[in-house]
Amino acid sequence: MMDGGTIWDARNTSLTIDQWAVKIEEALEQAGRSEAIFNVDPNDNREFDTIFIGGGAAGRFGSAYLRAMGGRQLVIDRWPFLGGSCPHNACVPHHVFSECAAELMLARTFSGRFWFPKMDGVTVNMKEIVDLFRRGRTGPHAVMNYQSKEQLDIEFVLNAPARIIDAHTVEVAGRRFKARTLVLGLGARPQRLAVPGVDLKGVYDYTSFVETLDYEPGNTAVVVGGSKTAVEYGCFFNATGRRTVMLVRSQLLKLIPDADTRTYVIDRMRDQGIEIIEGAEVVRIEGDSRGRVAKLVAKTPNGPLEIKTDFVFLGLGETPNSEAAVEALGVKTDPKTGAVLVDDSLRTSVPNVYAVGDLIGAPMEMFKARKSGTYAARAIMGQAISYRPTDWPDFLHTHYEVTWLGLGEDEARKRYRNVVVIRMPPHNPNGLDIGLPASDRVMLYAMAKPRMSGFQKLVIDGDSRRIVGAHHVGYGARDAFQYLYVLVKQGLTIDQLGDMDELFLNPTHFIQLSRLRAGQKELRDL
Ligand code: FAD
Ligand code: NAP
Ligand code: KPC
Repeated sequence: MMDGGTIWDARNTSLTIDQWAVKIEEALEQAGRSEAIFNVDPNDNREFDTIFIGGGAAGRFGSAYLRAMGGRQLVIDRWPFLGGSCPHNACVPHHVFSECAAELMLARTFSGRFWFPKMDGVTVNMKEIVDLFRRGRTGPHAVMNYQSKEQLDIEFVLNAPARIIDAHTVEVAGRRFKARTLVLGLGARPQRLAVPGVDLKGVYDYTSFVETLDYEPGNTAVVVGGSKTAVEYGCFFNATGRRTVMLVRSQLLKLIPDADTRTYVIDRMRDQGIEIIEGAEVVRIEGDSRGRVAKLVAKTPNGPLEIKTDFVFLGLGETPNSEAAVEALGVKTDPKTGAVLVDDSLRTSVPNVYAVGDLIGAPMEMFKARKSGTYAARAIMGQAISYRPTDWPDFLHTHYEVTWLGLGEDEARKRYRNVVVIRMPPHNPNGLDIGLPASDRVMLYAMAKPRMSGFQKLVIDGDSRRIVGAHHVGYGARDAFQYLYVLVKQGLTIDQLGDMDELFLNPTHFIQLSRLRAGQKELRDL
């Protein structure tokens, strides 16, 4: 979309979800050359309460909340849909790939048994799954536009980049809009690696992987990075049947707070055949005569390493998109990360300018994007708010779901003198593999491959009897954790947990295991 270009006025048309889908597809195909979508009077010169720049989870939720409170907002996004990167190239594709990884691990584990087809030597087509996602994402995009316009009364301009003029003025598609405040929700982008060859065809990050993969990668995938993105995509590549080498600069998955949980997770990744090299540094990526990746060269603690591959994936974290706001407004940013600095009311260093979501740095998670958007809206509408996430329940995927909250056992022992631990399976060094924990989606493992049936641990301050940490590897516990976390914050004790009603077989065994111990005056490990 060119500045001053044509616009399509959506105000007097109620597009169905299907019609939105067509509109979005067409706009994406034309890659920014189609008309801007205006669900606002293009000549409106009244002052809005706020303009959200960026209509991702943060800008969309902030907009909805401000409207719900009776305020007037405008949200602008350069993409032809609201909802941002999560459904377009970040969380949603990751969940598609992670579900494939879980399904494929099951299929490979039981290859040729029961109803499972033989998987030996089968390499699953990755491009087909990427294409499937690219086709499937339009429906949710269309719902976001339909819901925002018809149900939430959000005013928006889509399919056109916004330009910040000053702290009260934004230009989009050649029109200027004024507001009492601005909310910056510009998101973040993947970090690149500063090594020769990084621009060769065949080097991907999570955005280019879903937007541009146009060939079927060969049988070796190299992943650089050792946190959520790298592991989630690495496990998917591995599950498709490719040799997968993870080159990790320092330590893999150091964000998992409990050492036993982390060990279980990494052991299962290795069991699936992932080659994990910690302390590795990429030196260069070499191309073939057609400019495609052919080889990666790295330094490792065991000496130099060369890997022949046509596919390298970088999962190196995110850089906040703060440059335009720094240039136009002079907002202060963190010199290390580039994140826009905000106070507890989400105010930047520039009066009347707020910032939300990934733009303000880690944790870059949906709960924070959505919550910070709504908290900024509340502040703008005159409520006293305070928002600075310091701890939260967290998760990632390997071939499993890994979920945690609170403290790992080691950290708990540093803080409390009497730490009690409940875990499943029990310690059983060199003994029988045990088919516990058992619950939905691990029952076949529990019977046939017991060590694959998951891991869980509850960490308790034995003196106060309060739960201080919970850790789970398996499936289906993420929802439970988001509620459990609230209770833990409120001081949930082992006695209260043991008094809940479990819907057996429940993915975390915390309730029944707590009940087994709750009668004890002096708590002991289980
Ligand atoms: P975004 O959604 O990125 O929105 C920013 C918007 O600004 C974009 O729509 C962009 O088009 C727009 N924009 C930028 N510049 C301009 C401009 N000049 N003019 C107009 N518009 C502009 N979180 C979870 O909670 N669960 C997950 O499972 C999960 N998985 C993830 C997987 C991956 C691979 C990654 C990278 C992230 C994942 N996240 C996950 C994090 C989550 O995606 C983000 O925290 C969230 O999407 C951030 O929302 P946001 O609104 O801050 O930014
Ligand atoms: P991250 O957590 O910031 O970790 C970055 C990883 O890349 C680390 O392993 C880091 O190594 C490595 N790294 C960074 N620069 C490197 C370099 N130059 N060379 C080699 N390695 C390098 O990144 P992320 O996993 O991409 O996550 C980014 C944000 O998105 C996070 O806030 C995360 O919460 C969110 N996210 C969420 C999900 C989810 O499932 N909920 C999924 C993906 C992303 P060191 O450890 O050595 O620094
Ligand atoms: C699948 C799905 O929920 C779409 S991602 C949501 C984008 S938003 O509602 O704006 O957080």
